[in-house]
Amino acid sequence: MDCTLIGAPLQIGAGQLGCEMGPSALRIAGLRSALEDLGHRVSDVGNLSSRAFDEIEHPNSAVHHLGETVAWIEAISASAYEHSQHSMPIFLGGDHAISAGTVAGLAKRAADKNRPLFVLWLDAHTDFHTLETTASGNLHGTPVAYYTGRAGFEGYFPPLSNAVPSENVCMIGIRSVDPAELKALSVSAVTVHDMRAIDEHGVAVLLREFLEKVRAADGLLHVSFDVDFLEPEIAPAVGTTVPGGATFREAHLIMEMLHDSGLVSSLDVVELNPFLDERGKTAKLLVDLVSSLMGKRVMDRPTLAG
Ligand code: 6HN
Ligand code: MN
Ligand code: MN
Ligand code: MN
Repeated sequence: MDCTLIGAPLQIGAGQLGCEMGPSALRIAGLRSALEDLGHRVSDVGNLSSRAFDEIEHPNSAVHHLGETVAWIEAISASAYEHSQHSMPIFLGGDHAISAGTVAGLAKRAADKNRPLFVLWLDAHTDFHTLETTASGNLHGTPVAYYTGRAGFEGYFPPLSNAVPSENVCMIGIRSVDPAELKALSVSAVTVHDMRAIDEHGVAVLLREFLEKVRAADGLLHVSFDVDFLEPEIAPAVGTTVPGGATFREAHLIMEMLHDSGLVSSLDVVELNPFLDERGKTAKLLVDLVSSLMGKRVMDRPTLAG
């Protein structure tokens, strides 16, 4: 497979600084050589930068760094569109606001290819705030609302050429939802599997159901991996840790099943804050998880995918 590594060192979408160093930490932890060892052709296009920007005020005074975020979303979206034509783009975040750009660009590409885009959102949070409902004003809490075309971004975020239908979005790992998000999700078609659903059914059942839906629709699948999806003890390098996350084995099983499905066409690895890491432990775990998604396995086994 041809993969393109794209650094998106955005950090002001989060409440704590440090995600700017995420792409460097993933590179230093050996992401490129890990993928090359699996037989992939990897090109690293370096880090994106944003155009010059003016700050923008919003009636919700909690919202901060809006102008800067918008400039980054434009740059990231253009890059996602470009690099998804002939390769599998892997976006190295950066906070989760980068996904407003990655998914917007990928949705435009999917429309060109006449394929529906699906998104697997692996996160402790639903990131379903609009500019009006966010109480923290941290814009990493908004990308899903934006790329599914919810009202509340007009005149601020870039107009979407193609929204992702909310029924094409599946979230796994959820354990922190704000009241305004819960209210909006209750009338949306987004599939939300919280940690209790994992406890009751196991990740394999939940994921297989979604993968079957993607396959039946001949869809493209984007995976957005927020570090806080993981249990904080194994992945401390994130500013928004929530106890009770996915275990080492649950996360690896998801990656292995995603690989076996053959459906994944793009990936975000977001919210890694190396300033909070313990001797590179989280960055190394992420490289290992991406390797599993890209075909690393212990034993050969017949593929379970249809
Ligand atoms: N993330 N719902 C909280 C907020 O501030 O809006 C947390 C957002 C976390 C964002 O997971 O990328
Ligand atoms: Mn997130
Ligand atoms: Mn999160
Ligand atoms: Mn919030």
